[in-house]
Formats: sequence, C-alpha cells, structure tokens
Amino acid sequence: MDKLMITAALVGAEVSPEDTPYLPLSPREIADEAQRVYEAGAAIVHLHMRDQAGNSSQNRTLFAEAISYIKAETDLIVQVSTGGAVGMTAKERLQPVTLSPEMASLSTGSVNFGVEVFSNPLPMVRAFAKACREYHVKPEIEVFDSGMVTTALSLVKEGLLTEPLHFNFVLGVPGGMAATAKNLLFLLDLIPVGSTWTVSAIGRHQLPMNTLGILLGGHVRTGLEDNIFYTKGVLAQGNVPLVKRLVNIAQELGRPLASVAEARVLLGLVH
Ligand code: KMH
Ligand code: ZN
Repeated sequence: MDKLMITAALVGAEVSPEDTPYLPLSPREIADEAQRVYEAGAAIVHLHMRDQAGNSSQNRTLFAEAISYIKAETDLIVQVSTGGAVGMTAKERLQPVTLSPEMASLSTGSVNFGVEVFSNPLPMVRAFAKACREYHVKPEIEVFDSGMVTTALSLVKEGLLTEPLHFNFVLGVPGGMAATAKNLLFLLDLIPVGSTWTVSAIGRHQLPMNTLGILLGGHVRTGLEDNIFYTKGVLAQGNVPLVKRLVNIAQELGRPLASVAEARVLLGLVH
C-alpha cells in the first residue's frame, strides 16, 4: 500500500458559524487552521473561503490571501474548491483556479444536495477541466454518484483530463451515494488501475468510511466541511482532533503517513 495522505477540508461552504464556533472564517483563521492540521499530519488542505459575514465566497482575493499565508508558513498541498456553494455561477466558482494552486476539486456531474441541486452540467465540467489544464492545476475528481466516474473517464477520452486520475468519493450526501462499504467497493471497481483515491463521508459516516479507506489502501479526507462532531453530540474542537484521530488509527493499523513531499509524488505533482 502507498503511504497515507490525509486531506483536511477546513471549512466548506454549507456549515454555518452557528452550527459550530470552531469554524475558521477569515483568510488568517483558515491559514492558522491549515498550519495546525499540517503539524498534526495532513498533507493537503481543501479550501473554501468565507466573506466577512461568514457566507461562502469564491472571491479570488480571499483565496490569494489565505494561500499566501499557507505557502509562507507550511509546505501543504493547496486544493481550492471549484464547487463553492450550491447556486453559485460557473464564473464565480472558477476564480481560485486562476491562482494556479497545485490542485482543485472538480465535480463531474450534478447531484441532489439535500433539498437543493449541486449543478454541474457537462459543458460546465468541460470548461472547468480546460481551466485546470490551462492553469496547470491537478483536478481531484469529486464523485457523489457513480455516473461521475463514467463522465471523468469520457473526459479522458476527450483529452480534457489526463491519467493517472485522482478521485475523491464523497459518500453520504443526502441525494448522493450512501456511505456504505458496498458502495465504496463498487466505486473502486470503476476507476482505472493506477488512479489514486480518497474517501470522504458526511457526518457520522466520516470516521467509519475513513477507517475503511485506510484499510483498503486509499487515502482519506476529514474536516469540518464534512462533519462537525467528534462523537455523537460532541463538537470537534476544530479540524485538528479529526486529523489526529486518523493519524492514530493509521498508526495502530500499521499504515505509515505520507510526508507532503511523498504526497506530491503520489499525486504526480512532481516528476
Ligand atoms: N459545497 C458543495 C456544494 C467542492 O468543494 O468541490 C460542493 C463542494 C465540492 O463542496
Ligand atoms: Zn468542498
């Protein structure tokens, strides 16, 4: 098995500061949280931004500020969100890609997202994949349902994505694929040999699916974007306790952690 890469999804778009007081909000707070998860063992940070009112924002300047702090203070791999929040326009969502971060998320299909729709029509997905190529950004393909793997493979045929692909299976979104072991195994059968993959899951599913990902030789994403609780009814006091718990589980299971330099090699970010 490869060494384990941990991604920390620090803030997300949907969690509200009223849900948890531990959400980092300003670029400075997000960068401070990035430094803490780096020290705890994360190799990648998945970034969303918030405006001064705490609402989700894809503003380029906010991303630029946070990324400049993170780069100055850590060696972390920065992965910006192109998902933003439900309802944002393609133009809004693409802004942080123009900063040429090392990675960006790329959702390859639409999905019901609770009572809303996270809309990713094919022409938009193609445009996002082209932008990633133009700005030399490695996409992480966000898979909420199995058709999104199929679409990613068709984008390889179209020349818009290049193998080896990196997938993130986001399980347990209400409207998307449920967070079950069977579903994860089914998805793993669909991806090309040589791909890397990580697993994220929402709420109480986060810990068991992350643990399964560690056991299966995949990689894991944790963080407040996906789950704000440490245990039932007990808030996680920031992203660090969630990262530290995975570091401990990996150690107990005999799976060594990838350094950030090793993660860059695993993801093909350096040659
Ligand atoms: N906020 C979700 C609608 C991504 O970052 O690319 C989309 C999302 C995925 O968070
Ligand atoms: Zn996200």
